[in-house]
Amino acid sequence: MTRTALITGATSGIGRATAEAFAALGYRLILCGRRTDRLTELTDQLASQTPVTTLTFDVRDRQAVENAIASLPADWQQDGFPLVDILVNNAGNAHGLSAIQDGDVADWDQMIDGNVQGLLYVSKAVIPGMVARGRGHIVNISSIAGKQTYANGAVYCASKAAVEALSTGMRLDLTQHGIKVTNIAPGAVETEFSVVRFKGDAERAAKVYEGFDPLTANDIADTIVYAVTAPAHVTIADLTILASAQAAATTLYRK
Ligand code: NDP
Ligand code: 8X3
Repeated sequence: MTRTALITGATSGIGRATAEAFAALGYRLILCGRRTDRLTELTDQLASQTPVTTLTFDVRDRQAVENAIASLPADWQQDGFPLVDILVNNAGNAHGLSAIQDGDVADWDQMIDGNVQGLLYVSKAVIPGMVARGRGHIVNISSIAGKQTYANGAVYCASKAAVEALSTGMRLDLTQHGIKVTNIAPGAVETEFSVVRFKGDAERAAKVYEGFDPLTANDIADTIVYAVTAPAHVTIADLTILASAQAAATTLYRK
């Protein structure tokens, strides 16, 4: 049976690489993000491989999330629910890197509202259909930052620790309904992540990945594929993936 996957944050980095990997598997794709032009471009790239539909919304906007998912075309719905077999809760970012006493409250809002509330809003729109069908798979993208808090990153780390807790809680509540939950915790992946964290300062962002081979978005997409293609009786519950030069969140051996 062809599976349908909804991926948030599909316009860049890990989400985009996952969309490409899922297209190669023939999964039907619901691609989400705020940048419509990028969603259109990705659809043009993948549409010859698999059916693709897109939803433009900001995960922080609860009403927009609900409206967008409710607006899915009829062949992407079943019995009044969105037809989603695999939900990849990937949308998120860090905003700023500063000590808690110097933190910008607007940055904190972006991280808590996007990385935590947004994940919840999307999950709330998708999970009831999975429960009704008695099957599904949720992949939450947390981070090594959710397991190891580092200096100047308290709020980002807290948002990812929340994702970890939500993955565990979802698994406790949803296993009985035939729904698998996988938590993926990447280390340093070179995407637009640091450009966003440093508010467009590409030079500062590039320095984050200097002197070692960082993970690529494709490396993380590969682990997501591993989790969602595991046999029915296997749940990949929690995976941490680090760059080989990375011993811990902020312990990196640069050449
Ligand atoms: P990118 O910046 O390349 O991609 C982030 C994606 O999230 C974009 O597609 C963006 O889409 C989307 N997004 C961000 N905020 C919102 C929002 N408010 N509403 C809707 N979509 C949003 O970074 P990555 O690919 O690296 O990040 C993906 C996930 O991986 C994040 O959750 C991040 O925390 C996590 N992660 C990243 C690591 C890294 O080192 N790169 C390591 C560990 C975890 P758009 O702007 O179009 O809305
Ligand atoms: C992104 C990885 O270590 O920059 O979550 O927080 S890190």
